[in-house]
Amino acid sequence: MTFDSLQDYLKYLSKNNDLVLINDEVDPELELTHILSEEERIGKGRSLLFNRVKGSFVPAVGNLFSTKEKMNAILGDDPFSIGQRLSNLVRAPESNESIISRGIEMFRELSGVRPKVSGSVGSGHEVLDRVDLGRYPITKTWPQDAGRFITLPLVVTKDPETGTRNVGMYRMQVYDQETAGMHWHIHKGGAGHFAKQGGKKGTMDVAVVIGTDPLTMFSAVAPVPDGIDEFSFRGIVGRKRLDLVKGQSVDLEYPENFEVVLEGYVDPSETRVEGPFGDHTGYYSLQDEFPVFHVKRMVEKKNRVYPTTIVGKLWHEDVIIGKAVERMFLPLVQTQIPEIVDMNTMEEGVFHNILAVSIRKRYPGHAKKVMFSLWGMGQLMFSKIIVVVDSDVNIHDRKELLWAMSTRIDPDRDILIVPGTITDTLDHASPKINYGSKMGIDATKKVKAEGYERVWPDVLQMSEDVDKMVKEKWKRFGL
Ligand SMILES: [Mn+2]
Repeated sequence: MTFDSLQDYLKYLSKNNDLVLINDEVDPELELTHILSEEERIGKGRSLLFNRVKGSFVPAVGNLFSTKEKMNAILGDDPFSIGQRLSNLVRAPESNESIISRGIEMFRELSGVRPKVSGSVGSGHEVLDRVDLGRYPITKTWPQDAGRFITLPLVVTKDPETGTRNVGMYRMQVYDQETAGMHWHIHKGGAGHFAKQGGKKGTMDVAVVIGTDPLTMFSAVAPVPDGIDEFSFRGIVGRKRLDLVKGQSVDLEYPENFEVVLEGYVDPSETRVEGPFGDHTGYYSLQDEFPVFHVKRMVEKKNRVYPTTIVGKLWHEDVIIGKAVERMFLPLVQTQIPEIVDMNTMEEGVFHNILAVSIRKRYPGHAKKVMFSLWGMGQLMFSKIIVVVDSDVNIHDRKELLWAMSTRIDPDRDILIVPGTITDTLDHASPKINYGSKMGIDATKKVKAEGYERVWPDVLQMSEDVDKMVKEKWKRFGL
């Protein structure tokens, strides 16, 4: 079961005592997101609905993804099981497998999940007479942020050559009533479409959808491979088709269950200074030139709610989202690199700075092979440091990981430094933007062919029968 709309999800939260209504007036500048942050840091991580935001008639809601329980409810299942289901879709049939039952299984997974255009913006929706971004409770989170930023927009574009749709989530700095920044990183789907439009005449249509059912919002963040429609991905994950409507003034379709839609365009010949913006890295991302989004039309649902999130150091809800992504995509990574046992995209490393994987090592140089595979795979290409350990190490236990790193590395032999692409504004340490270096740490046990001539010592481990016996006795001793 997945949710039909943001409002449907809010009803669910309310029933679970996980939605707190705040009727006191709050300021969308600094105050609102800091309240969300404190609820996450020292509270229970409940979702908060702000009914009276200073300067706006539209209520704001936040902490929508703030606990693992909520995330699982949004996904309709635990993310690893969903990942297994997804990887099963791309698996070749086995020799003893009934092709009919496999066919039925594929049919069940894929039928009725393609997004469908069911009409136009209509009943229950209202096209506003005038464009004014100032009517929304758009938040400013950190004191040195350049202004207010839309933080959960679904940015819908079409490839100007193939017509393939992309949906991505990129922050948008509000410049004035009608314009906002379009901060899509150079590697992302929207930026790819924009680059193609650059070679053509005219502007590119963009629809910015704010507030949909939470699974669609998640799908816009998920590292869905380029060329795959996020709305279709959402249908497969949620086992339910997403209904779309045709845009009013743009040649694009967007989810029928929206709260607010901004229809407009970007012009390839125009950029503007964007930022600074307090980012996931724990630093302010620096100012840079980015495309400008012009709003032509605004459409709203009746009783719309504006969703927001706090971006900052990684103990906020982005960790919950990031970990769900990690679990969901692990089985897919394993279809390509089956020797990977587990993967930890560590939040301390802002998810892309430190990646730990455990492998079943079979041959000399195996850890290096895995590093290069990961640096060539989707958004894992951004991994600045990759640590590879043997499968006896629990990589989710920081102590164990550091123990393995410190006891299995000879730095001269096991550290690899290579050049590569990095995430533009999210890496301020590299001397240049978008280009820098990567480090691979091979913390697996070494074999002779890797230049190790000594005897690799055994790891301490109690024998199973003694361990079992002592555990029983220990209980009997009343310890
Ligand atoms: Mn995409």
